[in-house]
Amino acid sequence: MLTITLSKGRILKQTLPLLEQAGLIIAKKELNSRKLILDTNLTDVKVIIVRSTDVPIFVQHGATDMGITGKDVLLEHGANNLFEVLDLGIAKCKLMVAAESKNRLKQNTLKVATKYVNSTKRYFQNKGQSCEIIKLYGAMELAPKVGLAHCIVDLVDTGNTLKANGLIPFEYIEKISSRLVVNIASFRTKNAQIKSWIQNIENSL
Ligand code: PRT
Ligand code: MG
Repeated sequence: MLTITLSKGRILKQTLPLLEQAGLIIAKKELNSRKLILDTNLTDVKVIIVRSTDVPIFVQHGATDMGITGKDVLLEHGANNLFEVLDLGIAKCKLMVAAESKNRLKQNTLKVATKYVNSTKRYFQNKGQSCEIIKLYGAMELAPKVGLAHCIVDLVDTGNTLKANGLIPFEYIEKISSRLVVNIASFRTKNAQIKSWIQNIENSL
């Protein structure tokens, strides 16, 4: 048996066609059911679908053998006990620093609102910029408006969300896309099966 954890939401939408191409099909009926462990067209492959931030947890602890999640999630969570084996090139965006104006970034201690606490700390530490991080779980764009922070660190795709909120992306931190990850122990014990899936998925990119 091989088990795979997928991310819900926008990553899932782009993952399903990719997996189909690689020979793994999850029927609509399964996707729409309330079941937590989904059957596939293959009797020896099962799938679970969870929030993208939970994917590394399932894979790291060996609850499933493989997973698909965003690089942003992996950077934030750390990659203990898992291998990042493939860049799927889907759900692409950039992690960026955005503010109302460049001047707002000129602070002795920069107040930054973000849900990416670790990536943000690492970035400003490397720049030698002292910062205070305000952890939010959403609506980061609000923070500069209401004086909660000088800037935000968030994912940017088209830039429309920033623009609609009077923010400009000034600094680029990281290129983000979704990655295939594998539990380290599974990689050893199910090596042939996992390698052939990596190959199948890579061929369908
Ligand atoms: O609740 P949470 O947002 O954590 O998860 P979710 O279940 O809502 O997942 P979802 O569907 O939002 O997917 C999150 C994952 O998709 C991220 O971890 C990234 O790996 C990936 N991804 C790719 C993105 C974006 N692009 C993206 N643009 N996740 C979020 N956004 C948001 C961004 O935070 C901002 O609010 O979209 C807005 C910016 O988009 P533009 O096009 O206006 O620039
Ligand atoms: Mg979201």
